[in-house]
Amino acid sequence: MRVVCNPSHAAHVPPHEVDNGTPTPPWEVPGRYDAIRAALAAHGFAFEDAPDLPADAPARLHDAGYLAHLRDTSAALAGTGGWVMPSVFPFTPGAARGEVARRGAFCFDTFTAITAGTWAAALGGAAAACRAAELVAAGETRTAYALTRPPGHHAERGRCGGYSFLNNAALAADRLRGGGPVAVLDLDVHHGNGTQHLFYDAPDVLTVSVHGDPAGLFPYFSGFADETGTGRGLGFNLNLPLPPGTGVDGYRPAVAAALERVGRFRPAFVVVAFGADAHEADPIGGMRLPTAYFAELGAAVRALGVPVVVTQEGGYDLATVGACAAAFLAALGDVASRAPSGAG
Ligand code: SP5
Ligand code: ZN
Repeated sequence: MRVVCNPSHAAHVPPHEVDNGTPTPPWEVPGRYDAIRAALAAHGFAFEDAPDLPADAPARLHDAGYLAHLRDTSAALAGTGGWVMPSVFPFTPGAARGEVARRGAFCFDTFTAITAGTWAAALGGAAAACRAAELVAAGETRTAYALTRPPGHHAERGRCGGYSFLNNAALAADRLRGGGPVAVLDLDVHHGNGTQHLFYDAPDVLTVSVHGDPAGLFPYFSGFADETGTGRGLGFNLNLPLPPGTGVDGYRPAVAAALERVGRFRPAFVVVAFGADAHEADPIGGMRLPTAYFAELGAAVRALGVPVVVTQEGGYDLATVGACAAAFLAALGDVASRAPSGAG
């Protein structure tokens, strides 16, 4: 198990969210990264930093205009302590001329502020995901984890949202697809709408997601069971929504169905978009999974017998997010039985 970190994450400090018009403290905070890293260190994992990603690398999946918006907005905020959060969402994004409308054309919610450090942090997260994919693609390891903060699975081709700016899991999958079909398994409690959107017409990247029913949980507009893909990608997207309050008894059959679909696809690689926000202590997930179940999830993914890249998505209870990630990764990579070098 290789663990690739993003030290630039600390530059991204969201000021607040706006929930139904009311500013509330942010959930997606730098302390999440520190908590996960500390828990992994206590489990004996070794860390490495990702080499820089060229600023144009995300352009394989993201629109150039969107990337320029993130870059230029961050640059304009340097030294100001300010942020950019949309209030207006133009239904015809092409009609957005002024700055206020453009903010909303490049974002789909009021939870995802751009700050001076956002671009550097998002690029660093993407770099960690791409490095993890590179290591697995090259056969240097069969399991790699990217400690990606900010998360990525809600980011679409041209819109941020859900605390996500660059779709780290999708960039990893895109890097791996040259070596054969790739399955993305999304275990975050929120539907990975961005990943689904980016590969919706692609038959060589299967997207499978187990998550809270979007009728009542973010992202609300995506993640329903009848979204199955389009064109040549028809049949290569599977959503398994679960009711609020689901615990182990409800997760087990859904995860089994997800893994059955992944196995039948015969992927050369699997990307897991991992979240700890289905944990019973998570402040926004609404599910009831105990920490021990995350080890069961890791073992179940391991049983696929396919090389795996993991990206970190959500998980907002600072007291348990690290333990969940460590339990999942230890079961996936069997780190305890490996040599102290951390190789393998
Ligand atoms: C990566 C990820 O997990 N993104 C999730 C974004 C969810 N944002 C929803 C914000 C609404 C929070 N309001 C919760 C109130 C419950 N006390
Ligand atoms: Zn989430």
